[in-house]
Amino acid sequence: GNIYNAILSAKKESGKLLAILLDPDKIDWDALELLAQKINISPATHIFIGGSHVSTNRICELVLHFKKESHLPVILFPGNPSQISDKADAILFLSLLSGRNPDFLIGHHVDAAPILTQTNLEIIPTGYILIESGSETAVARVSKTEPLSISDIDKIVHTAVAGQMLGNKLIYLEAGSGAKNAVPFEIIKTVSESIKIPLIVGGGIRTKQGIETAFENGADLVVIGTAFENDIHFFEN
Ligand code: 1GP
Repeated sequence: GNIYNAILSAKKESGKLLAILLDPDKIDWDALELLAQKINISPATHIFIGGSHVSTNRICELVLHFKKESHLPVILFPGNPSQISDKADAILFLSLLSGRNPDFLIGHHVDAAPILTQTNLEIIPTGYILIESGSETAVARVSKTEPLSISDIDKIVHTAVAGQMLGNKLIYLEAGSGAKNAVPFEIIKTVSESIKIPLIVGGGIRTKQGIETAFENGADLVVIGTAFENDIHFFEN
């Protein structure tokens, strides 16, 4: 439980954690060296690797590269069980609690179980909650689920609390990669005040101010994908 314990310790000390999400479908494979250099000089504390349509080989290659070229823990953020690599440090074992698609609530987990038992990956059960963000996102499309409405904060909070009661160790509020709108700060604040476990927030955050706003409202770990993919100098300016 090293990775999770470090997240818990950071939460207790109000240490703000930042993950850079690398989607093997989107990154520039010819610039992996530079990518690693930029990650190493950024404030990132974790590397997340995952995507919607990725082959296992490519995931392993990417994990191995960043295990070698960076000192940060590498955590799998898989869209499905084909994206498991035993070379990573941990895996977010995601249940899509905002939706009612059984595959994403339990089906993929059953398929992944025999694969995961063969690995030393630290498994971190995570309640994954998709929030309405102004346009359709890949995660909504692939999972065939609707995000929760931002006008129904009670439903969002009850979903997060139920996720905690089910034994999840993290709650992840997700607007979706490249989302038009990030998760509103009021929702981050209300959810963070309603749960005891660490809160991850990601999707559609494009500025440093956006990262700060998420932290100020109770996010323990913020995820940045698209903004860094589009501008490798994102953290330097
Ligand atoms: C997506 O939360 C992550 O799962 C990151 O989203 O690509 O919009 O930063 P972005």
